[in-house]
Amino acid sequence: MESHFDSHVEQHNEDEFQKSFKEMISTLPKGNSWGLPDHLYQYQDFWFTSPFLQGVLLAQQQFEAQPTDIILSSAPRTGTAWLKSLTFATITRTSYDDSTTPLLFRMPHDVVPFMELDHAHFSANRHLGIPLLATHAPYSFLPTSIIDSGCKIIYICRDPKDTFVSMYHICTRYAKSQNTQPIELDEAFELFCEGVSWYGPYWDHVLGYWKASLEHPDKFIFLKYEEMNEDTVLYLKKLAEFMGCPFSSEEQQKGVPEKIIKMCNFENLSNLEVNKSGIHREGQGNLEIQNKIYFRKGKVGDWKNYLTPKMATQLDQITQQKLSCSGLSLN
Ligand code: PAP
Repeated sequence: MESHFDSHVEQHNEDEFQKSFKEMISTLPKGNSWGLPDHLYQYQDFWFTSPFLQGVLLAQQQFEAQPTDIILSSAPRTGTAWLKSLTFATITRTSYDDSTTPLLFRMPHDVVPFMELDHAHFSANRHLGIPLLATHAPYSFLPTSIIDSGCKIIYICRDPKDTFVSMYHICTRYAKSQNTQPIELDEAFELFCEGVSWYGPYWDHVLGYWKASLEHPDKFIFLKYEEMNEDTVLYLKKLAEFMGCPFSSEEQQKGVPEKIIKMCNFENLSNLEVNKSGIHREGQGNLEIQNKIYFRKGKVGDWKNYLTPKMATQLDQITQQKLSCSGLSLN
């Protein structure tokens, strides 16, 4: 148990960290934050908001991974909340069913915490002993304890066109909720193509995890939103096996995987009261956001409703160029 002295030391170290972080961040290149408060900051080739960069760097110093931890990694807007809900419901299926699961009254981001925002500190408590922890950090930014402990990593990515459209919408919805001027689609598109987006360049984020997954195939599952959408049962079974809790044949006969998928599907989750009217990170300044803003359409190919053919071709060309020789395709 943590003593008063430990927490005092912890506070002192944190104050020191904050002081040097503030000095450091003032020296970094700044980028347009898509109409949101503050800037994006470029650090070691990736773009971050200040609280996320601070959290990632603090986690590098302080986060102590356990070998049993399962890390859910993703760039923003690629299916994190869906992955969180599916893995959480699968891992906890002997404790809860679809009428008792915490997912009914807490949004997915509140059920599986983010390393960089919730667990960077010494004293972080792990929720209910559940080994799941999420991060948006690029692979090269993961604390060494995650790699050294041999934690399993589940990465999800998505067609850059849908990722961009989803990112554009969360920014405009957030700006509107704050009564500030939302960014124009064209401007956001240029920034995304240049790599100036949360944890971007998007392609570099994906490639970092892709290469690591090829090097350590036993420690990784590399998922695509579109494939998950196409055959969710297949991928949920793979996930359960990977996490060390495969569905028994009796469970499969009873349709347990299908029930979990139904509970976690977009329609169901987005219509829950908590996800319609709840607030995420209430009282945490710029991090506070209405839960409903996270849920938009949950569809594959919605980019067709927003991007001109020229924009789509431009994005596809960047993707092909960036991923050439990697063996990975994203569109
Ligand atoms: P985050 O980085 O803000 O947490 P993330 O959860 O990774 O976002 O991705 C959000 C996308 O997943 C949104 O896509 P859209 O804008 O194209 O609609 C969101 O709607 C979608 N999404 C959220 N929950 C689900 C779900 N249960 N099933 C499928 N898609 C979902």
